[in-house]
Amino acid sequence: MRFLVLAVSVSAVALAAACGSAGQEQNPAAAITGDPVESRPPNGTGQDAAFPGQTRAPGVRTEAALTHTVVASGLVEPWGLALLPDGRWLVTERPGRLRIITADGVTGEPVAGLPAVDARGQGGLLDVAVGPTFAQDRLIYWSYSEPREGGNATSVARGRLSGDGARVETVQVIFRALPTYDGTLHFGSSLAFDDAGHQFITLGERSDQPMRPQAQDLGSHMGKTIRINADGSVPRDNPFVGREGALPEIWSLGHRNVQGIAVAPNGDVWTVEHGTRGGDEVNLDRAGLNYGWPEVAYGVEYRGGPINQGITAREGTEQPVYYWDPVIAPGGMTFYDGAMVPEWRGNLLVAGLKEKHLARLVLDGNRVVGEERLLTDLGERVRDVAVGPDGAVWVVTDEQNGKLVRLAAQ
Ligand SMILES: [Ca+2]
Ligand SMILES: [Ca+2]
Repeated sequence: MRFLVLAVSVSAVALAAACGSAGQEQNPAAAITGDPVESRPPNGTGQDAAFPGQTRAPGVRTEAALTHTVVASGLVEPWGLALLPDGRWLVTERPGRLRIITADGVTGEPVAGLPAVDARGQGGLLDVAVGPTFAQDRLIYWSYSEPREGGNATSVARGRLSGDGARVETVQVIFRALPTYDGTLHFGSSLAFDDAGHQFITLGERSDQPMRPQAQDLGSHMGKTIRINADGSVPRDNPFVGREGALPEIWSLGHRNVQGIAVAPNGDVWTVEHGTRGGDEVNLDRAGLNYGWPEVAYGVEYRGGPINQGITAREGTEQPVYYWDPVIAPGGMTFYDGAMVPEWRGNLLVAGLKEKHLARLVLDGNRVVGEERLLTDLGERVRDVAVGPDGAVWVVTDEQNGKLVRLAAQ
């Protein structure tokens, strides 16, 4: 029944977007304004979108009156946000702490028992997810930059959250990205489960020039989306299982630094990645496909200059569904499926760090047909986003005095 409602909602928006309908109160598409939310010139001069709407989609405006509440503050660079079944939030702080925060802002002491993290640069305690069988086993999962002999890399661990929430027990590392590298950048990493219990892990390519080509190397986890079972074993139907020289955990390749993932109601996997200066991407992240980096990219190098002669398309590589130039620096992402703001159902919500907002993308199937910037009045780097039980949207902000914020209809 929910799928039917979702489909009707999305197609109504898409239809009205396509014909410029100006329907009134009952029609959410009335809020499409036409002008894109981005008006600055792009960095990737001379580059064209591969199809209409791949960037700078028409601006949209939420009809419902919205208000935000700072529920908790004083968090140090919170990174990951996940809802526990009892309505409390798991929040990571990048320096290495995991806390439980109640819906009215009571912030617990750090949960004990997590392994050490390498918190230099972009590293530390990163995403957190509640396991698919939490009701039976109380297992939670987290990603982190793991200090290792010779450097560090992204790992994922799981552990049983004690009944009082004070500690994690029986901690196991279920995935270790390889190779280990001595650096402080592009660890990824976001976590999501699909309905069948597969775990997806997004990774970066470690940024430095010598590491970049590994995004195309199936013998390395760098620059890949990973798919494993909840216990860390490899699903037999992964796309590269049995291929000589390929790591079997790989789901897709050619990514730069992916920090957001969301599984759609139909099971499709969507990821959002930090791109070049002018090349942040939303991808429909499919098994076995190549998303191009570092051979194909929108935008330019951060230090200036083209990337691989500035080519934006090549046979055998996938186009992003959407890209931002200039970039927003995307953090976490979620589909909205809540009851509170019906006009958002089926939309993607993407945390924006650099541009300090929450991006709302209206989808028509696999295309973006509208974009809005939410939470612009908060003025903070938005790191992760999730939907609460009542349909309010919750975010954490990446600041030294980071906040847990609730965005709701008035
Ligand atoms: Ca997350
Ligand atoms: Ca790409």
